[in-house]
Amino acid sequence: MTNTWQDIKNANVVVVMGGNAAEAHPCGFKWVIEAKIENGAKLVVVDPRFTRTASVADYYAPIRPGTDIAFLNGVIHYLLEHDKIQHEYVRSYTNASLIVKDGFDFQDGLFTGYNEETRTYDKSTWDYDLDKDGFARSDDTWQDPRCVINLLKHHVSRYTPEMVSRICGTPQDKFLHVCELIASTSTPDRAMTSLFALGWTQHSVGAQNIRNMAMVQLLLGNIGVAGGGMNALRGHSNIQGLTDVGLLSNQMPGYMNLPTDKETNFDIYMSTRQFKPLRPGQISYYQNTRKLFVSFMKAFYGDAATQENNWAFDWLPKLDIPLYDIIKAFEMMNNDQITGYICQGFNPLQAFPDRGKIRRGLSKLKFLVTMDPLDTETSRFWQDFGPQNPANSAQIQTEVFQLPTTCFAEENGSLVNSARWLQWHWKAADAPGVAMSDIWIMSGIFHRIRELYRKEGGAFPDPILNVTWKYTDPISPDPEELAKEMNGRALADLTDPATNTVVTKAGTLLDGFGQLRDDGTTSSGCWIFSGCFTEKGNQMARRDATDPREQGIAPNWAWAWPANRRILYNRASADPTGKPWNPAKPVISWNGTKWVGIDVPDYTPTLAPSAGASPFIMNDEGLGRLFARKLMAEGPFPEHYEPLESPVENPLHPKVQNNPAARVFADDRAAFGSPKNFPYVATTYRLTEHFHFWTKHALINAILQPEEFVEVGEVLAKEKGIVQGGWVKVSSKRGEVICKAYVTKRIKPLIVDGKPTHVIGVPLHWGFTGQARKGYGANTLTPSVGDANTQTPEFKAFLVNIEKTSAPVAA
Ligand SMILES: Nc1nc2c(c(=O)[nH]1)N[C@H]1C(S)=C(S)[C@@H](COP(=O)(O)OP(=O)(O)OC[C@H]3O[C@@H](n4cnc5c(=O)[nH]c(N)nc54)[C@H](O)[C@@H]3O)O[C@H]1N2
Ligand SMILES: Nc1nc2c(c(=O)[nH]1)N[C@H]1C(S)=C(S)[C@@H](COP(=O)(O)OP(=O)(O)OC[C@H]3O[C@@H](n4cnc5c(=O)[nH]c(N)nc54)[C@H](O)[C@@H]3O)O[C@H]1N2
Ligand SMILES: [Mo]
Repeated sequence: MTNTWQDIKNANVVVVMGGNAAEAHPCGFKWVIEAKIENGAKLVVVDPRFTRTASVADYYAPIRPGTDIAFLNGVIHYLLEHDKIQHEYVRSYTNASLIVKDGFDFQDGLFTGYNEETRTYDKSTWDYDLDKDGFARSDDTWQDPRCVINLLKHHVSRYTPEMVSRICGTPQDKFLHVCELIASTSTPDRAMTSLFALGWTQHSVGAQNIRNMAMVQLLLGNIGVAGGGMNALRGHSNIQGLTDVGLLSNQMPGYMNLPTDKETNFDIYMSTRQFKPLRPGQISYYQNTRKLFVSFMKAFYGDAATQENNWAFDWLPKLDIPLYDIIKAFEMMNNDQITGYICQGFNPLQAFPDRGKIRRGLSKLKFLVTMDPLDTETSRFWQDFGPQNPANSAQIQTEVFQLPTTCFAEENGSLVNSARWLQWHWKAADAPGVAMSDIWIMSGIFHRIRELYRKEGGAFPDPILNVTWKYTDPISPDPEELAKEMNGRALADLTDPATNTVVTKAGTLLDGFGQLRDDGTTSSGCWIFSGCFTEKGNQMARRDATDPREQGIAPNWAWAWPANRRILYNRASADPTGKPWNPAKPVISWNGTKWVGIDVPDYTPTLAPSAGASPFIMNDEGLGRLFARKLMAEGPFPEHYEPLESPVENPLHPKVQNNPAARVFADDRAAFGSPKNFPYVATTYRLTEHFHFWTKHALINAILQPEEFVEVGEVLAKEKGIVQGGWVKVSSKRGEVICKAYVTKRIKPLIVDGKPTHVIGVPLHWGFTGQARKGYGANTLTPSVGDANTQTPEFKAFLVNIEKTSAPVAA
């Protein structure tokens, strides 16, 4: 989230599109109700199904799964046509005026630079026209046809209300009413918040869905302000923490990227990361990258990371491909390229697409280790559970080790919530049986591997042998000690270069990442967490709810990264002179000498507005990006591409049907179905009564939602003779699920490209372990396709068929 849960109450319009917050985030959803009651906010829901969120909305519009870009580009078209943008914000704070390089173009569904063989783009033309000093040229009068705003206008001109309706199936009047509600927040005194989750991310165009709404929010002046922002409602209680500490194959803590195999030395690695400002007088925060990186390496390798060995740069793994995501890992297993798998807190047999392919991959492993408090489907993948898991046990040689772990309630630690708050929690009970903490298990594996390297040498022992491990209890490091390591400390006396006096003594815990240095005198295991555990104590354990302006900012409740800032980009909540756009809900303002307000400024605290630096200091141009320079895999503007399995030809450019850069492996193409055999669109989702695949182990949840079902609209049910509670067979090119039908008014057919299109809803929670009745799970049906930027699977839009069937014998 750019903002916080509490801040939602400040919104005038709440758009829930790409998620179902009332069902999946029922506690946080109270702030939406607060916005409605206390602030007269209008709640707008755009979802293929009339959801629990829709049931309390002021306005609901249906949409075909996988078509949000057509909708949102249509919104941008509407805002520009009706002149409903916040002009001063757009001119001062976005890249609308910057001029794009000659050579950049978009033709018939492709941007300049596409290579069909590699399915990637050469992005060299996706850039600004730079002058001789390396600054981006601009035209504040917006006359130049190549300035971003004009290219954007041209790009979205195809997304007329007729075209939106033809692609999305949303009736034109409903689309236009949503546009009006959104446009009502283009004035400085009104804000809209965007709440989204997997309805947007789980698509082959997932990242562009989110960018598209971020562009809408920039045009409306809704980023950085109270009640505004892009608010990703995250999943597991600590999934925000997972990405923060870099648990993705291409990342290090604090969103630093691992080097690639082309970055053969430290200088090359640094040269592409310390972004030079693209406009005169601009601040570009990533010029500090060296300090963040060196401090991280000091936390990791301690005394072994020195100036002489480039802070141990050579010991970092170098990526030979963009990343080893999970879809890729299972592809490699299927191709005998991965033979061992450690599966910690993860149940891929239920959670990842094309379950048949997942099972085949696991069957090829030599060994599988699961670390989990529960007995999961993944650890039982080899066992024959009938049609729900038709494994041929005798043929499977994989050796499986189940290591039972504790869970969060059985240990101290911190969880990072969607609002980036690190909240400390305390152990509530001892773990049952022989369960051990994840830290104890991983620490044990580490010590044993290091011992093997010590004894036997091996190909490249240095990266393992040199890791620092100075914990009081090296067998089971204490969570507080680990938190302090993340926070960072001074490794030597730190002096102020101006006065040459010692300002921070060696050994002191740092107050924040502003103190980090690039000469090896500081350490921090995760720079964005620096400040969470200081000499004043554990900031994450704070529980003071005082909210000075009653505006949803309680600065002494827990601790938010970065720097305890609650609203990201909050410099943009004030106009170019430093006065709040909306004086009724100020966040920060310039008092003549410094930035003051209810939040920690997202800006240099004493830099006057007259200095002319723009608010978005994490971007090298300092501006919010309507045109994403070189960043995204499939283009600097979002474009509508059909899901890999879709019922229609792409009405905009049939020759480029799907996202040309999506993660698709050649051998999976044979597993894609066509609308001829699989005429219905399916989407998968959650129910409040279950949490993924664990709560089916708890009797009370299993009683609340005992068995697998699919949702079918009344019209289709009638057509197919399907009755309420009757048995159906849902099939895709990859497999079939036999379960009960829930016939509902909440899913209506949509007219897409002139034809009625039916959507089938598939809740995801069932499997073959636990207390609930046995089920197949939604991923028996889903295709192995990933988003072009994040590789998140396309769980939300694929093709199926449905037929009524008789009760299975064993049911
Ligand atoms: N009770 C409960 N709560 C949970 C979880 C749980 O398992 N149980 N899981 C947690 C996790 S890990 C996560 S990531 C979050 C997920 O939170 P959500 O994303 O809110 O959860 P989903 O149920 O996947 O909801 C997706 C919604 O998107 C809609 N949708 C599908 N396709 C499209 C589309 O193309 N466009 C649009 N606009 N909408 C679409 C679906 O109809 C559905 O209503 O929930 C978290 N909260
Ligand atoms: N079709 C379809 N598939 C989906 C989705 C969808 O919307 N549609 N959603 C996707 C999403 S967003 C997610 S997040 C995934 C979820 O997929 P998973 O994360 O694989 O699902 P969970 O059941 O949450 O599994 C987590 C496991 O962690 C264990 N666990 C809990 N606490 C601890 C602990 O402290 N330590 C250890 N070691 N283990 C612990 C639990 O017992 C559980 O078995 O599913 C994805 N799959
Ligand atoms: Mo999730």
